[in-house]
Amino acid sequence: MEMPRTVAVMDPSNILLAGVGGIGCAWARQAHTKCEGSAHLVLIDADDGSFKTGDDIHVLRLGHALDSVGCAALPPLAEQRMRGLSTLTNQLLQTTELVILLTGLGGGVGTGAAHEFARQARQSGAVVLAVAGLPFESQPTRMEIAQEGLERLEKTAHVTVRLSLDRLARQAREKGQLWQMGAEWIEDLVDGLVRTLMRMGLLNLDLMDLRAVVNQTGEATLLVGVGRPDDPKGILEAALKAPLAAIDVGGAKGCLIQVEGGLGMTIGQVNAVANLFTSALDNDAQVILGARVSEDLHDTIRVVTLLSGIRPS
Ligand SMILES: Nc1nc2c(ncn2[C@@H]2O[C@H](COP(=O)(O)OP(=O)(O)OP(=O)(O)O)[C@@H](O)[C@H]2O)c(=O)[nH]1
Ligand SMILES: [Mg+2]
Repeated sequence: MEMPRTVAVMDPSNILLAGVGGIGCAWARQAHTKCEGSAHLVLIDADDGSFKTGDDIHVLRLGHALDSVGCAALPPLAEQRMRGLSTLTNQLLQTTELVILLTGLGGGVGTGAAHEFARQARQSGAVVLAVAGLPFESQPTRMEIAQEGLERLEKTAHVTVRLSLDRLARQAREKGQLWQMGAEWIEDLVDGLVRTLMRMGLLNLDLMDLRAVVNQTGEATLLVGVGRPDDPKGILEAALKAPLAAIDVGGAKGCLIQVEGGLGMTIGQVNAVANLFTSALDNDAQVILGARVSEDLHDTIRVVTLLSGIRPS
């Protein structure tokens, strides 16, 4: 376990939340409303309907004035246009240390441009965490298209989390929300990651910790759980209910865990949650723990965990 220490707090322009394609942009716009002022947002699409303006919002338009309706499910076209914007993205990425990339695969823009943007970001030195929505089971053709984009994204990004739209939609339905907007899991994840890196905590995590964990070879994934401070089991159960595609996290070699709670949170509660979340890991797994108090969390603890070095099953 890491000891408390002082780190430089990141500047908002060090964290870039990126939405790629229609769904990716919708998720990113929504998540950004929770962390405005702590992260910049870039919206990348060929469809003007995805864009939004604001102080720390950037727009990368993949296309020309005459074809404002997308890349017509053509990933190679989107990829080529993304590559054509590399001068602009390089400028945008100059101060970026971390990219949180959100996209839905199976269409043109997300499938073709997400991995290319990830490549540009990584080349400029940023850590790239990608969340990729996979098409519904009822969309086999889209699934086939998605597969290629996914493979390339997984090769490029440090971490690629596969999100199942079927599971996402089922959970949204249970809550009476639209699946396109009901991505609370994504909001908690983005907000949790941004807070982890942006603000001082009891035990501070910083980018070096993040790099150490993402540099483990093997697969990686993220867990997010929210619950009552006296119920660590419930928090873990909530985390395991995430709409992620199935992955066995038992053998993870690296783990970065951030525990966040309200003013009354105790070190005992932090340890109980951290111990439970890491109990399934290898004995020699590297565990880095961070914790912070947030006044806006009342009687609630939120845990964001990045697990890496997972052996493919
Ligand atoms: N059933 C259903 N699935 C959708 C819908 N919109 C998006 N999806 C799913 O989300 C994935 C990504 O969609 P978008 O983000 O709209 O695609 P895009 O990247 O903008 O790509 P293009 O618009 O084709 O250039 C698709 O492959 C579908 O699986 C919808 O209205 N209905
Ligand atoms: Mg689109």
